Amino acid sequence: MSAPRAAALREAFADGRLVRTAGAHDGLSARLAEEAGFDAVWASGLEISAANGLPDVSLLGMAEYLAGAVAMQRSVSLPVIADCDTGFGGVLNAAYTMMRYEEAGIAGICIEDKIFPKRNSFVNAGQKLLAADEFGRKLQAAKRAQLSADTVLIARTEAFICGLGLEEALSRCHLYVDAGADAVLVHSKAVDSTEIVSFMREWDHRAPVVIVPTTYADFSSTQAREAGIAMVIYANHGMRAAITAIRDTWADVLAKGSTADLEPRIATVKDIFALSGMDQWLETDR
Ligand code: SPV
Ligand code: MG
Repeated sequence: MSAPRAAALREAFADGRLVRTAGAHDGLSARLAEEAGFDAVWASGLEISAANGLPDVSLLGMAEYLAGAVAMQRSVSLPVIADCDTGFGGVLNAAYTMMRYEEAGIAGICIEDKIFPKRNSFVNAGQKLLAADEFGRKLQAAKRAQLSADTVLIARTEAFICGLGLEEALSRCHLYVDAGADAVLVHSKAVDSTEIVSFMREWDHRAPVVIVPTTYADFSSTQAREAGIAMVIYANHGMRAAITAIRDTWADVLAKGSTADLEPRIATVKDIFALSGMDQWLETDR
């Protein structure tokens, strides 16, 4: 089942089309991304953790992240790219992650070169990078476990996140492509795009490059295209927007003592029905 969506992702990479990807944590948030016109959905570890009331520090297990990705997969027809953290453990876990996500029809999985348990990249302390050759073994194991030629394995380097420079980021990404990665995600928490742009200059299009422009928010999709980037992931903006909207809403209800003022400003119950496929399900029961 994974092949058509994974093939679409590979086709976009081959054609040099920028894949604009929205972070999500469940079926509804994935559906809103599809409705908005995004090209793919990122099953975000940060969002899935936060949606469970937990920080993104490897507390949930693979089965829980997988269930989140499957809910998104069922809700949209876009390719889902799953944030699989470190591959949830060592070399064997990376292989098992590929098996389970691919079996569920997920188009792409992304694993990162940090030591399990990991912390979210924006936590300032305790970022620990795995030796590059050890991470290469995880990628090789995941590749060996892969059944469909179309499934996309993205290798993510946290070299910049851990304060290492361009040379380390480049040499790691070359090693990861040699180990079988189909694309690389180069993460940066810099306030501007300098690290990413300098990486792109030296990388020479060896494999598609994925970025997560959270801290360097003014880096536009046009600039990403010009730099030769293959995929941009807006990893957490949907959830952040929802948090702000829900906070404002509840404050308003308590302040005003009724929901009357809110009604014109919030989605209707009919909208919830539409987004959750009420009519189609009732049709099934006809
Ligand atoms: C996520 O969305 O969980 C990511 C991106 O991995 S980041 O939060 O920037 O690490
Ligand atoms: Mg993550």
